[in-house]
Amino acid sequence: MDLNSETARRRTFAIISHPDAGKTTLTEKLLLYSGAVSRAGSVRPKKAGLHATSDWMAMEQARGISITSTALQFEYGGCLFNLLDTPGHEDFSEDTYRTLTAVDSAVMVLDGAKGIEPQTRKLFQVCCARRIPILTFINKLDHAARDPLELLDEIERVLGIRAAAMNWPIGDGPAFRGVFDLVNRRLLRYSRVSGGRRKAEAWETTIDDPKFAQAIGTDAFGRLQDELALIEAAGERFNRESFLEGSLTPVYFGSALHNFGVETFLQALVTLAPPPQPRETAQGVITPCDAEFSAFVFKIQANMDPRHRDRMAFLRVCSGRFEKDMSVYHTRLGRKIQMTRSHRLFARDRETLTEAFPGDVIGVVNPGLFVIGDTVTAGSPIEFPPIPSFPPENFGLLRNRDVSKSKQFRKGVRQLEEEGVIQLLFTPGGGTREPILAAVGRLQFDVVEARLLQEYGVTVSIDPLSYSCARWLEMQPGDQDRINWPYNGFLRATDRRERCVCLFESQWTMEHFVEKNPGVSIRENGLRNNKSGVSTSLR
Ligand SMILES: Nc1nc2c(ncn2[C@@H]2O[C@H](COP(=O)(O)OP(=O)(O)OP(=O)(O)O)[C@@H](O)[C@H]2O)c(=O)[nH]1
Ligand SMILES: [Mg+2]
Repeated sequence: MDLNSETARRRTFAIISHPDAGKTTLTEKLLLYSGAVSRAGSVRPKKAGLHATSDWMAMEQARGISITSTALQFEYGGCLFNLLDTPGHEDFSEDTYRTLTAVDSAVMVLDGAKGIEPQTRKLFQVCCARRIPILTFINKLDHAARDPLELLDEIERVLGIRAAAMNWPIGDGPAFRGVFDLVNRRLLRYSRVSGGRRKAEAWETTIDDPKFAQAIGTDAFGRLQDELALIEAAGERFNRESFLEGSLTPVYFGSALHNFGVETFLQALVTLAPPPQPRETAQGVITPCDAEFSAFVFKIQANMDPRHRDRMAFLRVCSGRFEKDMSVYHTRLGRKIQMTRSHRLFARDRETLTEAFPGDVIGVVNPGLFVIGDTVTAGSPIEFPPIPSFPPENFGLLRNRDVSKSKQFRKGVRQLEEEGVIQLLFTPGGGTREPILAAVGRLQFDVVEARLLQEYGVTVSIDPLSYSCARWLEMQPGDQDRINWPYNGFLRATDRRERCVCLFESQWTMEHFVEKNPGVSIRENGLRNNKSGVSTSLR
């Protein structure tokens, strides 16, 4: 297959938002309309119902929230999509931020009743900083929603981006009739499908058709005409260049649950979402159609498939053609490795992959070869910008409750650490038997506890500790004696690489410590990811 044409038809995007706006539901419906699944599962299935494909983890299904990002590849309209569904909860945002390094565009989902919520704003800022073009889907129009003009205004005011409506909702809540496609000037009226598991029947007509007014009712028709006159006179118009540079977002209204507006949104992704873009590296810009293959690891996930119980590294292909078993240079290890056991991913499902192109997310079963941020290339060594990592703010003492399982315990915590779910710290008293868990968000403790039990058969308890921040010290020989250690509210530990880590009970104690030790190099994070050891904090 031809590198140029295969690259041109790739669309790699993430779905982002505040928790519960409907990312996973929209993901499921995009899969339904693309034909990748024949019946849509839901986030909160009724008894024995189908689960949403991208929430495959037991804890996600039990709680009805997304905990980890998921990669799904599917075809539609001649394009090959790599969709990454991300978790919205702040406690899992490190995973979401890493995922954003792997995409060329993002879909921002808003709840029509709530508008811009705090986590959406933060994620939007990350997209802006990375210049990722954003398409907006305003969801849940089947419930009472805010005035569409007010929602557009809020996007512009709060996010500082121009918002161009591409379709217009007709009513909301029980009176929601469908959407008016502003680009092709047609009404798309939908009928509800029970549970939204199957495609909704769309009924299409133009605004001059007398049946149009009949279909939506004269009141709704009158209101629509007024609103259309208003947005045509004063509304923002879509402009491709502004969208691609990130200063304008095309806005679509709909209801993912009831399949309203999903198909037009999928078509919009075909025409608007950009193909793989050039990427900066420490060695200069590389373009996707460069003949030499390059990729980087943005995620590691263990035990996706209970039959395999292995670790999968997620690589984003940035340039060139990938071929199974090819020999590549691993920049961090400084040697060649062979890319065996490569897979195409569809949430937890996988199939052997023999070839991949820029934009693709490939899963490589990782026998300890990869850490997040690693780069591989078929040509000379390159390094992509570091993957963001946050300083941990939650700490807890991890105890194995079943001494006969100490081997599984060690393996489990080590693998979860490799995924970046948590970091482990060790004290002289606790050692590796009772390590300290350090996490960005408190919910990660629940994830560790549940996953150690489900995936490794180990029962653990986690006792929260009162520390609220940590700093890594870069010690030179002799520094130890020169350091002014605090008297209390403080704990010294080491990380996996035996570097000194200080835990502080308060920001104040930490700042005081930093002030008192001006000569000591202090970092916010333990940097697992890159050779140069640069840590980025985006929080
Ligand atoms: N009424 C209505 N409910 C919806 C719609 N879309 C999603 N929901 C519901 O909203 C809840 C959250 O949906 P999810 O798709 O899990 O939201 P999410 O954004 O993936 O949430 P996190 O991944 O946990 O951040 C679920 O109960 C969905 O059924 C919609 O269009 N209308
Ligand atoms: Mg979700």
